Amino acid sequence: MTATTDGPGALPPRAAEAGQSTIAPPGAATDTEPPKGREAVERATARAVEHLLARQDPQGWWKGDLETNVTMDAEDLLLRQFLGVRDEETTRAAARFIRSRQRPDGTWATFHNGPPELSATVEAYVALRLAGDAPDAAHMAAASAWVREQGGIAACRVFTRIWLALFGWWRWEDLPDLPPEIMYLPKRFPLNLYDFGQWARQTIVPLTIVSALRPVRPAPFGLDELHTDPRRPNPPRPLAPPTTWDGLFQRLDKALHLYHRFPVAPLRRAALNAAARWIIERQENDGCWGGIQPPAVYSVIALHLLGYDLAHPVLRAGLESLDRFAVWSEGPDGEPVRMIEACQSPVWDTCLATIALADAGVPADHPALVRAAGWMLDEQILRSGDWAVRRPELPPGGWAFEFHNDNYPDIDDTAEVVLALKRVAHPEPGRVETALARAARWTLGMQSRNGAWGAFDADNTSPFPNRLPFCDFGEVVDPPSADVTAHVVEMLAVLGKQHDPRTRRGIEWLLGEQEESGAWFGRWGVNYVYGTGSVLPALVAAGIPASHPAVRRAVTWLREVQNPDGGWGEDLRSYRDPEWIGRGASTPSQTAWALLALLAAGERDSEAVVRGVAHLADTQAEDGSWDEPYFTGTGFPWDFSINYHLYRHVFPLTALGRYLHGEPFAPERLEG
Ligand code: R01
Repeated sequence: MTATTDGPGALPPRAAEAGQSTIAPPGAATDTEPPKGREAVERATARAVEHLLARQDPQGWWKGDLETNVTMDAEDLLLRQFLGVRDEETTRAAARFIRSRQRPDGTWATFHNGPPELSATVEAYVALRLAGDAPDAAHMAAASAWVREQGGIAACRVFTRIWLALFGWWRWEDLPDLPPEIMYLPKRFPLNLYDFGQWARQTIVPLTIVSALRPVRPAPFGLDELHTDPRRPNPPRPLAPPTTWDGLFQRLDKALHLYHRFPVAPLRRAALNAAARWIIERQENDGCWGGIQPPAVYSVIALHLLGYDLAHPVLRAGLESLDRFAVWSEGPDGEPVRMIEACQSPVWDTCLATIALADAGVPADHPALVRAAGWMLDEQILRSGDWAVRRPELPPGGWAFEFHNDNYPDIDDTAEVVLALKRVAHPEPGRVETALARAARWTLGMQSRNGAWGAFDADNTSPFPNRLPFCDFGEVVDPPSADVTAHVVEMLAVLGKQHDPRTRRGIEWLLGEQEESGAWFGRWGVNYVYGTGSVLPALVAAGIPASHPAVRRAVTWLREVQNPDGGWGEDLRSYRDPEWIGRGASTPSQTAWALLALLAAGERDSEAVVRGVAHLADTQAEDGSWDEPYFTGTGFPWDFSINYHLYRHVFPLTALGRYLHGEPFAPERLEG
């Protein structure tokens, strides 16, 4: 990985440093705001409501595009090439998208304005070569020159080198091993499958099949231009001392390579079959796996290698599900452009949109909200899933993030769906009550030992998976986080359980997680602004007074990091470089998160809030929404970032609505 501060743009000044604290807020109000300011905010809110209502699907859900990076598009093309099903139309449309994301220096980043990223650049380059771009074309030569400067293919992440190995561009022996026998590790044993977060688990199981079989389907061209020295594509790397964790795991990997050459044949065969069964049992009704793209890609390859042909119902459905991750649009010259989503976010978008509309003053019995609630009620998952491995006695009752993911409901979606359902007057209150009771029971049952909540599992905190040489990318465990825990605490408070000892443990954990600065880390959103924007509303809803020192420290931090333009922004570099914490160009969603925290803390009439609200009103687009090129969502801190295309809209609307109408869950409102 390259230095983290070398992307375009230097550190922006903080508001305090820019001397903006002396500038009067728009409308120059102190005690009472001028009616003109309020009118402008009301107009902006009304326009945003209209915009959001117009985007609801007739079935009741909302869904914005979920934009990540070009490795999705490159891997999709490589998959089609590997299976022999790549067609020209798809290839051309995907290549147009990949080219549209290349920067003038020839590189690709994994988020808007981010630093160049080696693995993404290699994958994008290879995909464009599949599409027929010549290696000596200017845009290609610039990319390959940069790749060589960075150490070439040898310096890429494991996933990238696996993709290249499938085509003979890299040697399988020069990759870390992960054998299918991992299927047999008992559930209490270190490195067993259920020690991995669900996204990694579903990706790893098919990859154990692929890396046991080591297939090579020779490519139509070579990639010598991506090596620093094509005669020595894999320069030796130094071993860490055996007394360190890294050294220990490197030696474990050597042992696994030895085992690969002399496996116990019946055990290997049985393990491959067990892995295939595990995969097939988890295929969703629509043919995908866990609602996310990577497991579907690797599962299709793995099953195909085990002899399933592409017409087999499992593979046919799998391939069809992959087509549904594609978003087609029109390029500047009217040509079709195809982007691959890592997953789809309808449940998450729908609960956030429902909350936003309710905050904006849309009546609780409005048909749009009733339709949304009806759709969400139908989506509740009433069967068991992988979460039951750690909680075998717990009855189901959660929601997943996607359309099709019954095996992996998550605690974040469950909490926010409950918060949304509480805002709607649904014509069948009994049905709602049953759903809420199930959700509360499931969520409470998923509390981790430390009193907090992870996204998909309880107590998914093993230190070992991230140590495997195989796992050099992203997060592979799912420990409790402040943002998810905050959403749960807010949900429990709204359900009247603010005094439940389990809620109190969650609150205590949150208070202990506050950083010196006064902020909370954001695991699933960028970054401390998201964490703090999640925690303060939850603490206040649970009865922590706005005068509590933890709340005051957070308010002070938010004031300090407000931008001169009245907004808030925090760059993804904050995950790598403390200099960037709380700093970055203002964005609508991050401005809204800061405002939600300040409003919860009783700062409605403060200069910071007035200026933040004015920033949102001033930057609204003609169509009632906002522009947000910056990525403010987190898949894995730093390694995998998400631009949720609805965030720019739902969070500003919630903030404006709460500014106008007050806090939905102020303690005095909750007593009723
Ligand atoms: C991926 C990958 O593509 C991917 C896609 C989606 C997620 C995780 C959690 C949630 C739910 C939604 C989506 N909430 C907790 C989020 C709320 C804001 C994760 C990963 C990439 C690489 C690998 C995701 Br390896 C595996 C999967």
